[in-house]
Amino acid sequence: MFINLTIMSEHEEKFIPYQLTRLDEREMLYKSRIFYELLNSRRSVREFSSRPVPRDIIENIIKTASTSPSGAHKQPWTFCAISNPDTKRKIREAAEKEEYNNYKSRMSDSWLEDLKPFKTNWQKPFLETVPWLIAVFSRSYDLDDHGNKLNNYYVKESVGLACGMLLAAIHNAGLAALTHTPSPMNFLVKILKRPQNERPFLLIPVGYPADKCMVPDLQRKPLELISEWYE
Ligand code: IYR
Repeated sequence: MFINLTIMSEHEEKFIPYQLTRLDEREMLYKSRIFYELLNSRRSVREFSSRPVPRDIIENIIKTASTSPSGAHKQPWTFCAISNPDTKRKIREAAEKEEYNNYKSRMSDSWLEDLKPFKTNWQKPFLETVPWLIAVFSRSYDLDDHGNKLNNYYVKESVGLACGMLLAAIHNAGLAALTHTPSPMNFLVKILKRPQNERPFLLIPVGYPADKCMVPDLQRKPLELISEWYE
């Protein structure tokens, strides 16, 4: 029997030319420094303004996050964008219930000690104040049209990378965010009625910082402490 091995299977991706715009080294140095300075000015924020943020901006931010690389290009993430006041209230109430138990009994003394500089507690009013919450879910597997399980790979790494890009996009748009992890986060699955294959990954309030927003005076580790060079 004749089998034509050159026929592409229906799932196989075609290759297309990739043309990256060439920069000269001066431009590279300048752009890399400007981008570093932009991201170095990002801070996690816990005091937000209630000023609305147009949905189009949040859409662009989510599209940027989804440009992230992922295991076998499975894009194993769902970004739930929530502005509905009722849903935000339910999320705040459920998060505070968990956080109350965390701060009162589940967190170790050393953990509470490590958090002192951030002046956090179980109360999370910002979950209702902010115009948008982005609840990020990882998809441990996907389902085809017949309900068969399809594998995803390196799911945590992939979703972590996408969240990094999400935070950079938020900051680039002139907005502030917090990487919030009320723990456990299963209440998000219930409140947002997520399917069985999705796990909550991060809850990210997004908005303008409050007028008199303060952040802890933290320093970032210098290059010498975060890198080793093998030239
Ligand atoms: N999830 C809690 C506690 C908390 C834990 C860490 I690690 C932080 O960097 C910050 C807070 C809370 O959000 O308060």
